[in-house]
Amino acid sequence: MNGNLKAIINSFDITGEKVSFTAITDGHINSTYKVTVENGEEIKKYLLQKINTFVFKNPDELMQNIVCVTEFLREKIRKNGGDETRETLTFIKTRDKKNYYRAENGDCWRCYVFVDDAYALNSIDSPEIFYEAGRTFGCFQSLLSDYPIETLYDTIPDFHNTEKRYENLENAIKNDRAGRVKKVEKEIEFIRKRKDDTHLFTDLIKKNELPVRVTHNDTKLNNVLFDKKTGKGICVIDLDTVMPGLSLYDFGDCIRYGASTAKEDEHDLSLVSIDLKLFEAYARGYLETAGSSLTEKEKELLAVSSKILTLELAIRFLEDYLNGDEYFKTDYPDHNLFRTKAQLKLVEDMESKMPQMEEIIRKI
Ligand code: GN1
Ligand code: MG
Repeated sequence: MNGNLKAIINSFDITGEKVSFTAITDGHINSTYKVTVENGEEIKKYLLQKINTFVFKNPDELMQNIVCVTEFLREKIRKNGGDETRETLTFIKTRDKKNYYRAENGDCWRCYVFVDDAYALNSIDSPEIFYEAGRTFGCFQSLLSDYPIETLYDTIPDFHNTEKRYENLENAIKNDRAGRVKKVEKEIEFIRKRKDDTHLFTDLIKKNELPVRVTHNDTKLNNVLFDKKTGKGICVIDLDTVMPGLSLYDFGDCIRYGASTAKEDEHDLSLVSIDLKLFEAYARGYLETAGSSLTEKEKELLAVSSKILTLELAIRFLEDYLNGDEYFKTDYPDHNLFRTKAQLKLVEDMESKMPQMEEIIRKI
């Protein structure tokens, strides 16, 4: 594999004598390597990433989106006196000036500068750090508030269309391609009881009651980098799904992952719940940087968005399980089922705490 990777990194505008690779296995979609390039005393670090073209069908449009978005951000960061090399991603072009490299076997690779002295988290160790994540995602949304939204491609159409996601699940149940429906009757029933929730946002969009904004759409905790020295949130990464969307998608999804007391695929469901202190910390950070641009309706729905986004991901995990695990990377046979169960438990816990969550938002 390493020989292969060497040939791939060589297609980018990078020079160096000694090159080494380390796999980074956090994400569920793309394959990522950290690349260290040595040139005598000088050491440079990059991220090399294979784009999952089963998930992202049009790498040209995808790369066009994120190169333009990062350039837009760079300009703003510079104007605001920030550090443009650390507060957004910097892509490296190929030697023939393309945004990504297409290998002979069709694989698509991109490369960007590794942000050094920064770290990502897979779980929260303190409310302060989650508050920082809230500030960082809120800031990202504000910086992009005047981005020309009509120029963005939909990299995955209907990505957060929960109503469509529900229909897809019903189709997967009907087709039962992997013969697994009989194993998940309880989960299906739980989701069907909440069918009304799945069109809450689509109904409001149709009635023009929620503004469409430039959103990140995958605000998992490990998609924000923190500065090693200061602990402050500095950079939002994983920009593949930056598309027109609702602020509620970004808020809800980050709560879903970061404010849970357990892992996304926890087997012991008694450990899965929403931590209200973390919920409050994130909401504070997010509202500090994005609050003034939100409408009353958006603020009103922040608490419930956490539940909707959690339900939506449970629906996606279950659909993938029924289709034979073709979308999300899995580490063992029933991985998507465990993920589904943990997300549904979280939905249940959020439902029982919804009045408190709403009160927290009102208070802030
Ligand atoms: C995927 O690749 P990663 O882990 O950042 C997925 C998200 C899910 C998440 C669940 C393009 O994100 O939508 O919320 O897994 N990304 C895509 O962990 O489908
Ligand atoms: Mg990611």
